[in-house]
Amino acid sequence: MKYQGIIFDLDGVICSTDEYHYLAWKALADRLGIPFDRERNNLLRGVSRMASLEIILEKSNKTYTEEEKAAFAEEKNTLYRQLLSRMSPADLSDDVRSTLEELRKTGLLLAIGSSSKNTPYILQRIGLGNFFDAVADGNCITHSKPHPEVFLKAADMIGLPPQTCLVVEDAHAGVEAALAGGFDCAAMGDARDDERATWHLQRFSDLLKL
Ligand code: B16
Ligand code: MG
Repeated sequence: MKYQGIIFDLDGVICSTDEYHYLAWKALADRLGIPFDRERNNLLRGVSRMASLEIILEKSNKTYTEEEKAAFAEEKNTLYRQLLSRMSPADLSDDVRSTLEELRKTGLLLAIGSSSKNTPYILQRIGLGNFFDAVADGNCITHSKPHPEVFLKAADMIGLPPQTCLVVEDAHAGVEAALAGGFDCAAMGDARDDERATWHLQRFSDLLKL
């Protein structure tokens, strides 16, 4: 592999918390009578919590105050964290677990670059709380993807320039963020066919073939 470090997105790459985001937003949207489905949910991948809420409210015929919006985001996050609390190391797929172990043996530096403020909790739930060399997440950035800040922060934390790191993403906003930061990008899941990506992964373990 020509890279010295890999920066992984979390939701949709390391674990399937994207489904829990959908269920929690869907419950809120249903309560507010706003149409929302899995296709629209794809627009929220990699996007911050408040920006996600704004996308959902685009389909509402009501306008809400900032206080109401903050309460909606809190309501969604409470439900989302209830779903996260059921996660355990068994929720890490064998494909991801064995690939991370193989990558660890190669001496590559491994980091997380996630928009999520729940990143530390998720990593702890799935047993990866101490695995990564650096974790950059929604708690340490002011601009969410597609801005490159979270990936630049992760690269800085592992002491590598962007040109030597690969970003792994499942969101179009994340692919855009990686390229804007000067990183190569391996796209998978929802973003797998994104033509801007450097690599296209069928599965996480395809990383070992690069
Ligand atoms: P939170 P990622 C992103 O994580 C999710 O893809 C996105 O759907 C979510 O809105 C965002 O985190 C913020 O999450 O509400 O937990 O702070 O894909 O960048 O790992
Ligand atoms: Mg993601």
